[in-house]
Amino acid sequence: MRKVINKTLLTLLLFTLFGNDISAQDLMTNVYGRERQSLNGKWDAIIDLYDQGRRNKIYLNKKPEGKADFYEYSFDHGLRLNVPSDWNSQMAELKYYEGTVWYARRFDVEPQKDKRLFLYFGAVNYRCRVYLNGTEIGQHEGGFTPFQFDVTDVVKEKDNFLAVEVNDTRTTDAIPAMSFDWWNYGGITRDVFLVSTPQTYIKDYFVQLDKYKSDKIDVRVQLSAANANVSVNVEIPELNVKQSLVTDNQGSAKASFNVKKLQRWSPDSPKLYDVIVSSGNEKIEEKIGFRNIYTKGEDIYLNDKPIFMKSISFHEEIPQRKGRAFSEADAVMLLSEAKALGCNMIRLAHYPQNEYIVRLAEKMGFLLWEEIPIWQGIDFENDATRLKAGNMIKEMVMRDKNRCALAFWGVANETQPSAPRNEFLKYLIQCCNEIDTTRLITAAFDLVRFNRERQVFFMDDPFVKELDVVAVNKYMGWYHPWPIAPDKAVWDVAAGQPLIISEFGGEALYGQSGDRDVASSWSEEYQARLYEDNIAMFNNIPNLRGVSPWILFDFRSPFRFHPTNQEDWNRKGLVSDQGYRKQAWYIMKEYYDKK
Ligand code: GCB
Repeated sequence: MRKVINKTLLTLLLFTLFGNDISAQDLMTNVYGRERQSLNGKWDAIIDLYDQGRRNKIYLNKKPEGKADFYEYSFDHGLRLNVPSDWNSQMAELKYYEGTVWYARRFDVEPQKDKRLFLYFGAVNYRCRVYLNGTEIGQHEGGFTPFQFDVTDVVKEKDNFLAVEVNDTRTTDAIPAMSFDWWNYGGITRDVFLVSTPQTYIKDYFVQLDKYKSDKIDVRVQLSAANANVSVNVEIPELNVKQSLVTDNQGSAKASFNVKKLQRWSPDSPKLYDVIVSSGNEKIEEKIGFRNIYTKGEDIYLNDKPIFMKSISFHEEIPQRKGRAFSEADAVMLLSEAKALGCNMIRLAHYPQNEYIVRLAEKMGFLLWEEIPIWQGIDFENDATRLKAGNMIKEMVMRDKNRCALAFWGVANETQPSAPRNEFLKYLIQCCNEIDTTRLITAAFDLVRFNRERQVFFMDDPFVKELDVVAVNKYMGWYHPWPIAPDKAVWDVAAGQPLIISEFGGEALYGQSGDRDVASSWSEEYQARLYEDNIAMFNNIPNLRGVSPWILFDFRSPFRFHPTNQEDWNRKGLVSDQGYRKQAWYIMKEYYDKK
């Protein structure tokens, strides 16, 4: 009896702590370099506004057999939605829809002996439950990171039925929470694959240059099982590297070795090498670059030289399509415009974006800042939210830790100092460090104020000491009137550390001409003037090591109600929703060209 009670208590405790979560399994690294079958395409869909689908077990996809049978649903001959994509942009009625949509499709699998099969989702916004052949195989929460389930024992050769219940309702315990300045695009928004691996497979590897040394490569490999004495090879043919590693009794192996004549990756010369990681019959390939990034005093060093970050932000959105970006072609569109502006960095706002963007950015020579959507209004006192954020940031770091372009892990955007906030963010830093200690940790703050006595801008947030690089969002000339002439505005913020202005800007409707002194003209002239003023201020920020205007393109946001100037669009873009450059674009371009 006592035993039973204890067990019940324990289950209750676990339930309160974690909910009834069957969370996704550990991620495998580099899905794009593995054997896989795409499950992208048209999926059948059912809109489930009142959340009746689960109760009615519609994932069983039953058909009437007996005379008395009937089912009040069918996935056949109904709504069809593209995967990947958001649902909002696929049907006028779904533009503002937030709730549950069921997705389903059938698929066959090539018979594979001695293989394991994983169902992989690049991202589903925001939460989902996945059912295969009538069985729930797992759940996931978080709209911008990948997850996978081992389906080896559930999958059949023919006619598998896969159903995914997707829900994007905003809740106070979610990340992001109840409101945020971008569109809450719901759906299976990234690639879906069936990935096949050997029974024991190379689950994870890390191949990167030492943080400081220009000729030392560090390698870590992890097998899916704790098999000792397995040999794993790491090859970089162009560098004549062929290293044989042997696993320990945890199934992991580590090595560091020196390389000669390594050409380091940089924005000017984004050199990538073919890297092959293999063990037995398994062979995984990808392109990896090598560079050093660290801070010293107030400087950020890339390959031992101080660098100034000429950055820009964009959302994972194609404005002309009014929908999420998901393909390689979308990545080309977004990144080409950033290239044209003369940037060497991108702050991926405000969540991990798809791998096409990350990989192409690396190839095109952009450093990257990647963050999870800890965007205002997060419930820092909620333990479950903290654990969720921890999982999310780990999924992000797991996915992108071999991308040398990744320079910054961002742990938060615009948070207010408090003990729970500090603990929460420290936990996130710890989660990053568990997987990777080579990147710079940053966060964007918005608490910089003007001190009239000292006539300087200052900020009071002790948390900056936890960061490698401090970042500030400051909308001078838009949300904040100038307390002093822009060229007299001196900053004393985070002295001794590198500082990045991670957001600044103001709104303008493309093609609208107006008074350059009046914000409510929503004119290109006003926005251009605001850029000139901010650039004048940048000269008086002694530790400024980068700027990142907000934002490359106008983007859709329910925050923005103005009936003629906004129409559900945040108009801070340097480029309009139709792809036209505004006057401010040219000012920023000139600033970057001179830097
Ligand atoms: C901010 C936020 C960003 C918003 C922006 C704005 O500070 O970080 O997500 O979109 O301001 O336009 O107000």
